[in-house]
Amino acid sequence: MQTNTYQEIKRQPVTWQKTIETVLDKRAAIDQKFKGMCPEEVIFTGCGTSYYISITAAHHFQEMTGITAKAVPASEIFLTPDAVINKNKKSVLIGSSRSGNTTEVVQALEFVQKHQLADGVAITSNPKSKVADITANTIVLPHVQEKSVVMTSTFTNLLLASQLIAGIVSENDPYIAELKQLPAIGEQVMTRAASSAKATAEDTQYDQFIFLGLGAYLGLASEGMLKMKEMTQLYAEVFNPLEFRHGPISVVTEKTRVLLMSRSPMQGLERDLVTDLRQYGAGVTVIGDQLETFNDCETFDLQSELSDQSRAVLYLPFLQLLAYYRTIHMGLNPDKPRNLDQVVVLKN
Ligand code: F1P
Repeated sequence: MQTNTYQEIKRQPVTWQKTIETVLDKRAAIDQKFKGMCPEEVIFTGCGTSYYISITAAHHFQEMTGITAKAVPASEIFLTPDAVINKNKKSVLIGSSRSGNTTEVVQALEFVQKHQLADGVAITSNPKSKVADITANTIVLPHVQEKSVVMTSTFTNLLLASQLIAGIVSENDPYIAELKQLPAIGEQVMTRAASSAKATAEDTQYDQFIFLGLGAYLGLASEGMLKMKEMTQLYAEVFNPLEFRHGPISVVTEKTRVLLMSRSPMQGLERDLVTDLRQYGAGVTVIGDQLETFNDCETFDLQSELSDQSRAVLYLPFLQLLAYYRTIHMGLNPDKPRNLDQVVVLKN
């Protein structure tokens, strides 16, 4: 268990505490900056894991602040700007990046500043990064720096930082109070997730994984899919759970395991989907809160009693450990995924 990936997964609740302190220490400055920028639209951007952070962050940001927000892959900011940035609106571009050196994120932030299309903000774990040089508005989380190629603790910490920003901008103290509970709840979730995810991972009847999440939770499901693909190279896909019914469900066989990120308001629809998936032969694991009414499938109950918006990062330990334990079971090295480096730097 001495791999960097394992250590970085396990240490997450401790790093969340530091992230909360780091961001809330800057509360007054963040509040003032956002009031100064006065955005009509906030665009979250990144690549890979950092793009998936952006999907979850954008949904929560709009829900919390009422300001229009969306997620866009960093490449689209400078390759198809007219399609993703409204020149008639005051925009803020928030770029997430572990390395802070990914070419598309750097170019996206440079592009909007050069063409005065948006104010730029960067969230990164690397204090000596290009994004920190480009924008004066950088939130650095140096305690999250990772050795593994595979991003794990960076996903949850950068997401948590963006949620705290949403809480600050909306002056929503009850939301911030819920986020502050995450480190303590996260320790318990991490302990319980280990045995549960290991058992699911080692069930080799299943070698196709489908991750389902709606809205903000599509970002979480996407990250589950990416961890499985990067570490094991097995078939893994992601869908909105109701969209999954509209065609993709045809791929389900008795070799498919479906991981469903449960959201409180749609548990009735989720239960019906589980029934159908089981009928088609799939194994199903539902992850969420208050899952007592799910029968005929596996459940991982977070037992957080937090709102859907606050508990997002708690889904990650199970998803990360699922990919991790399957990788170990396959005799692969989770620290060194095939064909992948820590940062993608494009030549042109
Ligand atoms: C993002 C990223 C990762 C991916 C790989 C290459 O990097 O695409 O999501 O797993 O490590 O880099 P970053 O911009 O967050 O540093």
